[in-house]
Amino acid sequence: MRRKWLLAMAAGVALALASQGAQAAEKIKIGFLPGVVDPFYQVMQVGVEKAARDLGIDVVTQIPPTWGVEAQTPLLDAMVARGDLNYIITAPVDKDQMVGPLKAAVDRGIKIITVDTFLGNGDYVNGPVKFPISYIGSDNVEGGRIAADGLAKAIGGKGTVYINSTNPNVSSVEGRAQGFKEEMAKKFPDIKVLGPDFNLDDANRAAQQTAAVLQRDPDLAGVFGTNVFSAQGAGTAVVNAGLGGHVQVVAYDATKQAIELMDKGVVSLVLAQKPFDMGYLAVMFAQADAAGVTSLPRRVETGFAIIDKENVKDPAIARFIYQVPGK
Ligand code: T6T
Repeated sequence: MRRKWLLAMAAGVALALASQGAQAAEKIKIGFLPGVVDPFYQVMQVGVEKAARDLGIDVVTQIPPTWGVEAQTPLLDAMVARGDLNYIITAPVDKDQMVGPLKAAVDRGIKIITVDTFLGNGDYVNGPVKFPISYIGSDNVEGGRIAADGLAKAIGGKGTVYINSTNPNVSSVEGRAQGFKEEMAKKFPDIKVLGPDFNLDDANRAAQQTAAVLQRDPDLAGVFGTNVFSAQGAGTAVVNAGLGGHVQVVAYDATKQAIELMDKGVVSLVLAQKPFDMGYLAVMFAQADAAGVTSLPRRVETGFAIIDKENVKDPAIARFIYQVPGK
């Protein structure tokens, strides 16, 4: 009798251990590798860390200090070399040049989710690059169209406007400039578009470039800054030239500084992306994939909040202004 009981207990413990084993096998570890240190990705990191806490997942974060393949690739390679990551959530800084390094990660058994920016043409079902599980981010071409409509309205439908952007071959800002130009060409024949100039994600360079355009073209009516640093530099140049309110700025990315410039009448429209959602959802997707979910969407559009003077105090809108921890 006693032997039977002992045997039954041993079987029970073995079962418990086996199920613990199954749980341990499902526990994943994620690498988070955004584009650069900036308020947009800092908020995305908040989303990643919140989801990781909620789901009990370990995340290793590496943030490149500057924008570029040379800065992002060694961090990626180091993440792969650790050998303990199952997923990497990343914003590729070049839609073509990061394909090889990320494919090398896949070959080592790591699954990739891209956030904010995409590889190839972003169509992971039919496009040239198919290996990422999903692409979670804004519809940047649509964002460019919204920026064009906003700037056209702010300048009364005519005049010359200028695009200041970061780097070529970056899916996000490239899409924004494309949408902006297409919308202007389609709807506003009396608006001439200059640029983009590329500031290499440096606000000082963006300010110098915008100042040079303001000098060359004293009738400039508006500027579209395609991201945090472009808009920041454009705004600074307009303020320094004493042209706040005369030259309208549309800012992609809802930093506190962009909102302050809107309060001063320099910026007329701010497009807030949803970086928290991008980070949170990406971690959830990794967990779901690891659990065997096979119907995850390959593309998730996270949408915008469009902020202007009229709605900026509305809490339902103001919550999308990028809140960087500790700032
Ligand atoms: O605008 C964001 C991001 O969407 C873009 O890909 C790169 O620049 C930012 O990070 C803002 O600085």
